[in-house]
Amino acid sequence: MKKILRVILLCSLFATTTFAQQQQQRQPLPAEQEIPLKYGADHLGKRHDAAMQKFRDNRLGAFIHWGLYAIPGGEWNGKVYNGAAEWLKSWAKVPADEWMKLMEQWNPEKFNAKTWAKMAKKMGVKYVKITTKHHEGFCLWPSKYSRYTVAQTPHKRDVLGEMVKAYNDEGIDVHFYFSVMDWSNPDYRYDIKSKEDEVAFARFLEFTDNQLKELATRYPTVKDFWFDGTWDASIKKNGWWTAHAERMLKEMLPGVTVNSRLRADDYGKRHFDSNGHLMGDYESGYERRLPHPVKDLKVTRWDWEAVMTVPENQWGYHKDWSISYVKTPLEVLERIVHAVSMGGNMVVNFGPQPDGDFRAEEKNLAEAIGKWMQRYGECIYGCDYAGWEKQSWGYFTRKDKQVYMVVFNPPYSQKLVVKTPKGTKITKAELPDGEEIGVIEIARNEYNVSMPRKQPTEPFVIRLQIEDAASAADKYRDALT
Ligand code: FHN
Repeated sequence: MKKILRVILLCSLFATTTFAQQQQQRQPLPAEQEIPLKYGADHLGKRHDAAMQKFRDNRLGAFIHWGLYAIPGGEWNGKVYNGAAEWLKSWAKVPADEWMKLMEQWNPEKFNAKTWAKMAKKMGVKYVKITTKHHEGFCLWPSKYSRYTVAQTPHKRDVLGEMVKAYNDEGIDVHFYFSVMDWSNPDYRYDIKSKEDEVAFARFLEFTDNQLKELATRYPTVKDFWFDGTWDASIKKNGWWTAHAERMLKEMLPGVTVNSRLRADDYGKRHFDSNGHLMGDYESGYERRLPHPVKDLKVTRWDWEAVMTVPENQWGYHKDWSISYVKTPLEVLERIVHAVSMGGNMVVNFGPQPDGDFRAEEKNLAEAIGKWMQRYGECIYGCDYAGWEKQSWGYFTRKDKQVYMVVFNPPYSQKLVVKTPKGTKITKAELPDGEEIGVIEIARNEYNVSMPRKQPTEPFVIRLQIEDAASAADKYRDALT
């Protein structure tokens, strides 16, 4: 019994230490304790150039996971696998050459990049992240460095090029998802344990460099590289390469942004270097979750982006969505608003069908989000963390002298409580269409904002005009306690 207790105690001690260490990792070390790093963060703090500002202002993005995995859609040899459809090769233990035979069936007859771009535009997304190559290794562009590309399929077309053009024509930025881990390449290694591994992996990194240069050259309007499949020991042992890849892309494409997930430092530390500084331009560890507002969110210290699925964990097309919970458009919308209220971007995933069309649920979702964004998008685009005390009716976002209340849970009292930071006054409250809303100051830095006259039937937005009231006379008196 005593032994069991000791084990439990040791385990919990270990868990606390790990958590404490993790927290510490997010806190930069005091300057005098920093250790010299060759491959640590290449800049400290947020980037403030125009390209980064655009990334930040966009706020709402869509993810496209499209590859050979869309063809089996989660089913192999009659068995449906519940895991993520884009990992089916791994779940069903399909050898690479057999998997790549799916290329013979790649013929998405309904694919029309212009229709996709119009759908994204209508949804109100400002950027689209496209899987140029997922873990399986199939390239959506005719890469001259691989045998496994769209060019070697019956369809033949450079679907990536068509998408880049169509999205850009609609004024939508394109970001490239790129998986470094590549199951189709015999030189890929999960770890480096021998000279032979070292040599093979060096070849692999050269191949990866070539593909990255090829993407940057063929599609120079790309605004961001979002790396994935970078968690293996082989990559952690080659932190120099991750720093090199980031630099190489930034030299080729001035302004381009790169996610933190690519990076490992001299000691194999990922995302945040051994001195606690974010590597890359924004934190990209928030997958199917949002950052914790207190623990993770020194938010305003760095940029971040979260990515989300609509079912529980399906990125690529899976033919059966009944195997997990599917979020409603309202739930998706709330996550978008929540992310922006904490100073981040949100990317909603779509997994197109093998025929090049989208499933009905995704079309409906895009439409519902789009309708809301059309009416209330001003509380999303270009907005940031407001720094006001969170209230249970919803979220605050902010742009200059305007603070937006995004109301998801109106209270029975019909009074929306707002507490302003010291020295900030609300001068006006209105709906996006200009209809004025009652607002009464009920205590120092505390207001009651009325509900709109017409009872809303969806989450709604109230725009507050604010003023720094530092110079205004203060009618309140502090309690003598
Ligand atoms: O393994 C992938 C997964 O299939 C998907 O692409 C997501 C998207 O963020 N990233 C990886 C898991 O972290």
